Amino acid sequence: MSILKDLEFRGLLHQITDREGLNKKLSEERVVLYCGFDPTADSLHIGSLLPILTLRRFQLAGHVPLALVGGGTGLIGDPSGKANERTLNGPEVVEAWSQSIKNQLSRFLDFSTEIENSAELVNNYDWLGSLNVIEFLRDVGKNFTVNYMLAKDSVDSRITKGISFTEFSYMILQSYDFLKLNETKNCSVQIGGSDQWGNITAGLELIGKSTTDRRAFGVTLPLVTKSDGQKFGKTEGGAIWLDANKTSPYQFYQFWLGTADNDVVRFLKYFTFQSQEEIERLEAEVAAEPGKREAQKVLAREVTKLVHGGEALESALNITAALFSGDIQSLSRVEIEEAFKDVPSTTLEQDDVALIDLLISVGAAPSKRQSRQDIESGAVTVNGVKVTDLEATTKQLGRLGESYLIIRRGKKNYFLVKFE
Ligand code: 383
Repeated sequence: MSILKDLEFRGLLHQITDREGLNKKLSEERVVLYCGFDPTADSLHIGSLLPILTLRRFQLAGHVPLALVGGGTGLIGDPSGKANERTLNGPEVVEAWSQSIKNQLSRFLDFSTEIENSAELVNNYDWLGSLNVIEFLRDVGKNFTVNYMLAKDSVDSRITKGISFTEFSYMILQSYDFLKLNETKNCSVQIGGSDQWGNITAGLELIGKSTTDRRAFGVTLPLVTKSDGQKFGKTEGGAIWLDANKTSPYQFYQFWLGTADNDVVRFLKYFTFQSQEEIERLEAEVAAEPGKREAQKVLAREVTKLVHGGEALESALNITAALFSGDIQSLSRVEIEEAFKDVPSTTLEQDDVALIDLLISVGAAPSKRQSRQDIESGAVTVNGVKVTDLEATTKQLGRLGESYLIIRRGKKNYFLVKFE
């Protein structure tokens, strides 16, 4: 199947300039394409995953992906899709963030020099950082009318509120990147989210006005939406990050596992490399036996493996199974810390606290009476074992992962006790 056909099946083609022409080019030659990522945080989040995986799809189809880190543009701030002016980050911060983002991007593409379509990482600070203001205004700025720039959605939507000259100029910088990559690396396609359409087409304008007679194309991907109308990728705990230290692989796995039946097939198409047949089989499963959540399991497994690797996936599956069955004794120390990251926790210094009192201090029971009743009725387990002894103390109950005691009240309420 041609790459554009595959992207179409996956619902990944939002807007595209000259589809026929691009299709022809892609079928005739190895095409260089790029997508840019501005370092606006120390990690990418799942909002960037769709373009990253699309770059990978192009590479798997034999084309050459360039991942651009916006070390220069990150100092300016893209107004696209943003209701308010951004606060500027300092150069040291942006540079450090550029480095982390570079490391993250490198996990998704193949950089081995043995292959002919090896991926490449570029940083636009390398050419924007040394740009001379006179040259810039004469050689680049002269190709844009303010009228054209004002008509762009990213600017137009900010007119009443006001937009700085800095952010207003952003599209010219991104356009200049496209031209540079077109001239120096024969890059003829830029992809991005739907918010990037204005910047991408501005770049095409600039390339069109330059002396070269090369043709270039733009492709945007759809905005990822959820059927319940809530914003994709945001949870109560904030964004879902690609950095394992910000969102653990277990939390990441759980995020995808929680996908609604109405969204899961679309997300399988967007975020996995499962074949059309496999996705259709899973679609039939969702219709026939939604309770099994097979499609969600495949989605969560595949995306977690892509982002965090096989070992982290195994660990996430381990934690998930242990919490489901209540058999938490098999968990390693690291897995315990990961599994119970978000549950209420208490640190104890002494080691002979009565369970009855402990239930109150961790917040598992509101009173001694309730505490006693919970223990007697068998509602309390400690480290995966039911405890009905009203006299039990922490000394007798033992430890998990050397210094933890995990209390469960009822089916799902976990509390973590850590010993100093
Ligand atoms: C900078 C220089 C270029 C080309 C692109 C850029 C970055 C671009 C931008 N992109 C977003 C970002 O960095 O701001 N101006 O946070 C997001 N992207 C991708 C995708 C997306 C966009 O990184 O829609 C989501 O992830 O395009 O919002 O020469």
